[in-house]
Amino acid sequence: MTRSARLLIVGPPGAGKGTQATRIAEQLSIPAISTGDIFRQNIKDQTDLGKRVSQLINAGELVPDELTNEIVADRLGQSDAEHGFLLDGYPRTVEQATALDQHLASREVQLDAVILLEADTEAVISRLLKRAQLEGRADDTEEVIRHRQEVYAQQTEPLIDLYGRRGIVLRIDGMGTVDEVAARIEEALNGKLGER
Ligand code: B4P
Repeated sequence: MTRSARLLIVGPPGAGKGTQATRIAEQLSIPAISTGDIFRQNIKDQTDLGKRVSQLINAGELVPDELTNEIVADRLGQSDAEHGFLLDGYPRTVEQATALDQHLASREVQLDAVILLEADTEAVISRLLKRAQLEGRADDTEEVIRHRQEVYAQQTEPLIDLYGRRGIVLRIDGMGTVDEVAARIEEALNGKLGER
C-alpha cells in the first residue's frame, strides 16, 4: 500500500499509538511523527527544549500548546511530510487541533482520517506498568500513568467529537494482540482511503 495520506492516531496513553503508528507509516511510506518521541529525544540530548519540558512530561502534564504547535509546524514543513504523514500524540488539545487546521489550510490540504484507538483503562495501565519494567520511562509510574489518563479524558477526548463531526474518525478496538489491532486498522484505513 503506497498512498499519500494525512492521518492522526489518537487514544489514551498505553492504547498502542506508538506501536501501531510505526507499522502504518511503514505500510503507507509516510513519516510517523510522535511529539512524545520528539520531546523524549530532546530530554535525552539535554537540549534547551528538553530542559524546558522534562519536568512537565515526568509529571504527566502536557507541554504548553504554543511550544508544541511550533515544533509540529516545523516538522510538517520538512520535505518528507509533503505528501503525507501520520501524527502520533498530536493534537492533544482543542487549541492544538485549531493550530493544525490552520497549518493544513495554509498548505491547502486536509486530514484524511483520524484513527481512534480505544482501550480499557485498567488494561492500558497494566501495559504501561509492564513497559516501566522494560524501559524505565520516568512518566510510567502508576501515579503518573493514572494522571495521564485523566489529562487525556479532560483535554484530548473532546477532539473525538470535533473530528467525528467531520466524518473522519475510524474507531478501532485496541484490545487484543498487536497484530490483531494492526489488521483492524489496515482494513478500516483501506475502506476510508479508498473513498477518496
Ligand atoms: P506519548 O509519547 O504520546 O506517550 P503515550 O500517550 O504514553 O503513548 P505511547 O505511544 O508511548 O504508548 P503506546 O500507547 O503506543 O506522550 C508522552 C508525554 O509527552 C505526554 O504525557 C506529554 O507530557 C507529552 N506530549 C506528547 N505529545 C504532546 C502534545 N501534543 N501536547 C502536549 N504534550 C505532549 O503503547 C504503550 C505500551 O503498550 C507499549 O509498551 C507497547 O509495547 C504496549 N502495547 C501496545 N499495543 C499493545 C497490545 N495490543 N497489547 C499489549 N501491549 C501493547
